[in-house]
Amino acid sequence: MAAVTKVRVLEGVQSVETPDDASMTSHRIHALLAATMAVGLCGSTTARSAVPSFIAHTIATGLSRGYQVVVSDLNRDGKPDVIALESGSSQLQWYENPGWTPHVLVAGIRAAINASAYDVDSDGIPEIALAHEFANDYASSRGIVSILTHGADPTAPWTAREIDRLPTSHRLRFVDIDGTAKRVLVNAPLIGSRAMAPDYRDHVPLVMYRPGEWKREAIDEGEEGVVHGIVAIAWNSDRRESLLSAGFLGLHARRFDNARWTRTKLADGDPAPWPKGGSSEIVVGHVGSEPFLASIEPWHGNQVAVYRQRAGAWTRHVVDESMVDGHTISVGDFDGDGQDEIVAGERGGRRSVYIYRLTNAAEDQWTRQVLDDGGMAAAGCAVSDLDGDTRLDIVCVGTATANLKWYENAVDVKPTKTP
Ligand SMILES: [Ca+2]
Ligand SMILES: [Ca+2]
Ligand SMILES: [Ca+2]
Ligand SMILES: [Ca+2]
Repeated sequence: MAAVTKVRVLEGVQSVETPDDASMTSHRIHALLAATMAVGLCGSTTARSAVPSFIAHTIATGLSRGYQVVVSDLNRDGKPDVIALESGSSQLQWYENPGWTPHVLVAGIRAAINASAYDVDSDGIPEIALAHEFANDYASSRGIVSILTHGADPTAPWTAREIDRLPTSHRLRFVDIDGTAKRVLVNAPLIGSRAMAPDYRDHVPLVMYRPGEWKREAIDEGEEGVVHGIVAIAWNSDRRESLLSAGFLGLHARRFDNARWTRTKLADGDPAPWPKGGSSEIVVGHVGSEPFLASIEPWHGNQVAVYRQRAGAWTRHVVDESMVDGHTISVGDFDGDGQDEIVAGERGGRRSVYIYRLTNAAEDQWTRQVLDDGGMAAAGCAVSDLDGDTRLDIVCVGTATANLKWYENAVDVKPTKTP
């Protein structure tokens, strides 16, 4: 008999039951749809004082295929700035906090897909790794990786130096793999050389570069199909950052130890058969000291899944399955209660961004709140205290909505920690 996944919607909005895979039988799903929980974007009063409220500010409009935001202080004034990567633009631009004046980092590029910022030479201004000339199709993607370096004036265009060409280079992250705080650049291409849509059957290389030499080194080819998300996290009292990945094979963690990489499976992700299963995005949050995983599943998928450790295993719990082309997930403790909220955005459907809050820890019950109702087809969001008031804010870039906005955290509670 097919298992039934119960989606219980509180506050009288609606009730849904959908058939699901047998592996879901043990999971009770509570999806609290937006309507009654929605909070206005103008810091309006809410029925529940603990629900964070946010004030939306538009930074830029008319973007061309907005894809990713990176928060980093690019002019050494202590205020975090925002890089808004547009895949359809020939320029990479950043926006200077607090007035959000745009500046060009580099021009003459094509099909940019990802950036990561890290101060390689410790001069107080980061170097920026950029993946461009991207395409989903291996043969037509040059997959260029470049390093951008500032000159005397960081508001003037930076110098770009190409360091590699690896087709479908897609996710770049600077990662502290050995606990020395000297980060290496990890590059996760989307697919392998023999992968073809729609199955994408092939192994996927994962590589890294040590700053200075910038020579490609293999990490492993353990992934298969499509790898869409990676994140670096120091957890479990480990000074070394682990590298977590989300792809057709689900969620994996990698750790660099004694000059070797070890790869550990965390979870399968969506159990649907290939190529409809697995995971698309991965982030790590905390409930007190307990880490949890949050994911969008499957690739560009409809589900927000939370994994908590139960009896030594990461137990999957779908908290929302109404996303359309879910493309970004991040976490932050916006109300300062010691529990991270989840921020997830969709490029399609309602073109909205949602916040999920753990409202019943014992039942693992998450409540959904609308952060942006139809005005942000979010391809990428980042969490950072942009205005320096110690409360974590959110910045997102939209693809179909062609915009860049930041959401000022206007909740009364002062957070007790920052991630
Ligand atoms: Ca700055
Ligand atoms: Ca630097
Ligand atoms: Ca919280
Ligand atoms: Ca703030």
